[in-house]
Amino acid sequence: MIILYHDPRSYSCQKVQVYLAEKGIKWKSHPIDLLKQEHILDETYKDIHPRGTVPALKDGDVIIRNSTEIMEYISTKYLPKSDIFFNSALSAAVHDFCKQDELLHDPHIRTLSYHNLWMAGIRSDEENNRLLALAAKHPDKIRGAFLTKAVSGKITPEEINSANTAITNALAEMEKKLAESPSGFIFGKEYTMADAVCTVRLFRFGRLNVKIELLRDQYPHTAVFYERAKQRHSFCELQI
Ligand SMILES: N[C@@H](CCC(=O)N[C@@H](CS)C(=O)NCC(=O)O)C(=O)O
Repeated sequence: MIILYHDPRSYSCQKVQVYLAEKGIKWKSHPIDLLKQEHILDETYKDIHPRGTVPALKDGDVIIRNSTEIMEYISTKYLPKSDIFFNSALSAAVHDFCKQDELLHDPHIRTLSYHNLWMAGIRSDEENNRLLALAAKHPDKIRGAFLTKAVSGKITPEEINSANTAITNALAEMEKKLAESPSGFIFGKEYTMADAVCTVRLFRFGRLNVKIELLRDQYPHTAVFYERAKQRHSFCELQI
């Protein structure tokens, strides 16, 4: 059975989890607790993902890393009847959208998530020092530097402004696409990886205090999309 290395709180993992649930693919969970820094401390995870991020998927001898590639692997291997196989323009549009979402996540969603959620609580000096020591050990130096910055409270107002602007632009783009889509899905006639991405995106925006429910007048199609997404079993099952 497929094994997913994941932290259920992680944005990139949630996209994959929603997609797997939506498509009814069975999988086994291998939890990696990011707040306990297991992605850095767990020696066995280094073989699965040398850069020390989640998600990663293991299917027999095959290991796939990165949310978009994982969802594409699942589509190719397990969903051969999907529309995306018969329509290369659709498949390219879905792929580009998911890749763009990775760029929205890193740096913007990640900046706001660390600032508003993960690093917002008061920590003892001991805990701060522990986190800084782990950041120095991060296999991905850029990520280690980001963690150091977040732990030290050095995310700048400019970075926060630019993240908020990116979120506003993403909402405007989603609204435009959904307004043009008669199916109610973001692309084409059936649920694709891009719908999983939009669902998780809107969920995280809500946690970052950009609640689409309160922005209904500005983004009516997006608000309806999210209302429907929340009622789907993929969202309810995961309780994200
Ligand atoms: N582009 C990657 C991003 C993966 C990623 O940033 N994962 C985060 C959780 S959402 C992570 O592992 N963070 C740990 C760290 O940066 O130390 C993807 O889409 O899978």
